[in-house]
Amino acid sequence: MFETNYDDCWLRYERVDDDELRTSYRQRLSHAYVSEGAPELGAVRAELGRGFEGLLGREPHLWQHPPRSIERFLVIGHPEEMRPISETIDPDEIWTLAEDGYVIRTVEWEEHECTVVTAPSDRGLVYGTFHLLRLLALGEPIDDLDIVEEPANNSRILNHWDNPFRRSVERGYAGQSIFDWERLPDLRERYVDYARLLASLGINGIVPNNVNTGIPSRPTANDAVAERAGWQLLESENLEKVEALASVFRRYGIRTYLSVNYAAPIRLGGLETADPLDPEVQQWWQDKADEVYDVIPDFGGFLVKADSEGQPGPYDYDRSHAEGANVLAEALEPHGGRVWWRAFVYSEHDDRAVQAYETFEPIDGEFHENVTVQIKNGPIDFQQREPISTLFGAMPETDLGCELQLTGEYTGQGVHATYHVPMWKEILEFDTYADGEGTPVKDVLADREGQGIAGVGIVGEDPNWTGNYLLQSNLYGFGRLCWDPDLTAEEITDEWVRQTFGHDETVVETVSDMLLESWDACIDYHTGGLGLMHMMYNGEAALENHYDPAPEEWPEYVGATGDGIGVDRTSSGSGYAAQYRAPLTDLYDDPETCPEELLLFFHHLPWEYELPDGTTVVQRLYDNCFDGVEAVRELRARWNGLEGRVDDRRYRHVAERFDEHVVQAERWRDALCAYFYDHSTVADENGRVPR
Ligand code: GCV
Repeated sequence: MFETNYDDCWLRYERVDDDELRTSYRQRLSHAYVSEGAPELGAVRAELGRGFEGLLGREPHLWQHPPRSIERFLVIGHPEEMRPISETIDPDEIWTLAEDGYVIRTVEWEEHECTVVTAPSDRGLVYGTFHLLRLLALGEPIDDLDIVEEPANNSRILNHWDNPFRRSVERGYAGQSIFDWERLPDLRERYVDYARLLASLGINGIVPNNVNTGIPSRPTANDAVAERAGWQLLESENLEKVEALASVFRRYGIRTYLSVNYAAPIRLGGLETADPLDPEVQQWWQDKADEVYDVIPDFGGFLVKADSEGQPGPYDYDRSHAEGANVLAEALEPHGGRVWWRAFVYSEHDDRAVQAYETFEPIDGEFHENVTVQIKNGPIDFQQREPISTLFGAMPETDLGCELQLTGEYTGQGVHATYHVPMWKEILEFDTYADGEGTPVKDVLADREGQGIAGVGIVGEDPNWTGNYLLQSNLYGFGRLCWDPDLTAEEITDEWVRQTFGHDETVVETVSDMLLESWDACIDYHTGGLGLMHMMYNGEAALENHYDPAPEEWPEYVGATGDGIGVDRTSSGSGYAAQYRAPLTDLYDDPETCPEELLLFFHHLPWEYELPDGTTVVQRLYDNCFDGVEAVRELRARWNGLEGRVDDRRYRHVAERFDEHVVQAERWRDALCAYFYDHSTVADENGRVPR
């Protein structure tokens, strides 16, 4: 099977060049006693072979029993199977870990010193193995290990917005979809490598098809919309294809889910209705679930976008979202499946920000226990910066999932090197006050089994997977944060850069700083940095680019008038601020206490309203737009300074991206500043904005 040469991302496994470390690694790991049996153990052995070959220059010698003649060796398996584990580690310690957890420990067994990787599940052994390989790639000592890991979030899922059969990707900027449904069940090497990348981060679920599963009821002439054919995957003849894909991911501990169309009973089943209270509809979903599990026994469940942007849903039958979700949940329940039901709804409301809460908060507690309500991080739509959705603090009786976007729909697409990890940290650390002070989003999510984090995928057929080599960091950072939201952005970044570009300290420091500063720059040139958003070009057709600036297209989002700018979302305005728990409502309601970076999201203020340092609103908008462009120029200069330190292929690719990034940042700055000037007629103090 022919595959183009594509990048290894952070699994490069470059030779350890420190002699002392390499010697120690070889002494301890060259001989490996690895359990056999489960498919996941095959993945473990294959990864050890690949990893050690690269890192240490030789594959491990694999044993089927403890190698008595060898002083130090590696042991991977479950406690009950292997004496070097059961005789050195209390099995209760392992069996009481979370299912995906693992232990890596240096132990003395008889006259041997063993490096043990053990776990309660086969999946945990996969994660533990990748962790050990990461230690080597990072150059960490392994002489005295005692690592106990459990994921904070039970579900760590990637949502692909890939359109089956057509291979387009909605909001994808890295080429065609990697999933070739025409040829499935034939498999591609690339599926295996993608599964390896995900498993190395602890991702345990994948939805390979777009949440837009069908052409909306009011179709447009846009080709990309006409390509949404994901509803077809539930057809009986396609389930074999889904199972083929699932079989690859299963070896790496990843369960496969599908996005389904709410009108499937009509489209696929020939029924006249998809009304969730209709017994025939209920029976149809049950039969379909039985059929799916016959073919894919570990199937994860359904992801649903309902009553949103033209997709069908329970509102078509005057039913609530809970009634809508529960019929699917009941069908999946006997098989251990789960419904991920998106809260991304908006329609006629004057202020879209208030709608998800108004729809879902009143039905808290009405969802079946195997339903997770999946909430985008902010109330609008993956903007450069948004306040955190009010729903995270409002549904204590419902399993909640947080939806983050890895792909850069509004953050420069595959071109701008905008690193999302600092934004995600802000989201996960945000205190919802759901259970009094000190209830950050990360704790709300980690609280219950049916919860977790879902990310909108970023990869495509491009050799570099993500459209820009530097954007691989968003996939890496997403996975690491899902596993452990307490990691700092700095820790994650350092890990990624070292594994991706090696240990040259100049490269590590430069690339890390660039990534960590990129989000602030992105906010400044795309928004002016005071909480404005949604100022992109859209156009007539539904899937226009969202890349170029067009603030004039969105008066209701920007609120620019002759006397001021911003949208009044206070308790006396659209009421969005009132959806938060105390004391957040008061904080946002008052422009004096509202954080400056969200000021114009919550308030409509005079152009010359004075900020605490005496600068006016309009002047700050101008300044931030100009600062944003300067910051991007600075990022480009720093990258250019790495010529010769980073291999030529990656160096040139990223350098070209930065050239376009600068041009695009200038375009945004100029369009926004002209717009601010046209509405305010207030001149820039520094004379940079044409009058
Ligand atoms: C998958 C935004 C995007 C759409 C996306 C939608 C969603 O509106 O522009 O492309 O559709 O969000 O999250 O459902």
